[in-house]
Amino acid sequence: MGQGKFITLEGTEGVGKTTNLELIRDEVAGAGHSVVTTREPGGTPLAEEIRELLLAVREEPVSETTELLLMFAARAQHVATVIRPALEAGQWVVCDRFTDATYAYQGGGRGLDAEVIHTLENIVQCGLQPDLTIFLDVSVETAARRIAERNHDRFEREQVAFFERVRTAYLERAANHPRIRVVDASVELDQVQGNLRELLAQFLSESS
Ligand code: T5A
Repeated sequence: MGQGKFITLEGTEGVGKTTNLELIRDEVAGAGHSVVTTREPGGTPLAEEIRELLLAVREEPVSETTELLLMFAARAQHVATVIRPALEAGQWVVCDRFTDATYAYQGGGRGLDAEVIHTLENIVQCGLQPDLTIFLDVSVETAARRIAERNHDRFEREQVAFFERVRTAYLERAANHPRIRVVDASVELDQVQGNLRELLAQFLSESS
């Protein structure tokens, strides 16, 4: 059995990743592949505990480096125990966020050095990269309106300027990495999902 494919879903807060993850899973499964859906930070019991630490609103300021290392600690566990074994068993993995989020949030948002992120990426992933990344793009104002009603976690409490830097970092990465496909997610959900189906049909036919 061949290696499975690795698809990641990215975007700023509230762009519709969770809403669209199911559709991506169904399209891939419909093409006859066994699919694992997962998320970051998280995806294993230990990594989900690290997620809780990362998202909790707390009085103690969290240093940027602590945040970065916790992201990669969760990712190391997730890659070793879920993502790599699934891919090696021929399953497809669809993951809500992965390392592009680290470049966007900890790099673009927090201003950490991309070289440091790159070093940790090499240690944790040993060359593993997504085969396809879908970046759902929505203006920061529109995305904020979509999640205005919910209780905000530590990241969601950041200022608009932070999310503008995150979005810019994502778009810059997309311009430099052909595996990252930008999908306009500001339009009606039906239209977003039609565009996602088209993109996935093309990827599935290229992968067969
Ligand atoms: N993080 C993560 C880092 O800083 N570094 C890293 O390396 C990683 C991996 C948690 C946080 O961790 C940070 C980034 C995050 O702040 P998360 O749980 O993925 O990551 O966080 P969120 O982006 O906050 O995930 P959400 O579930 O909140 O947002 P989604 O999934 O993008 O949005 P979703 O699907 O819940 O949709 C939001 C609302 O919009 C509606 C939906 O119905 C829902 O109500 N909606 C639409 N409305 C109108 N038109 C459309 N087209 C719509 N699509 C969805």
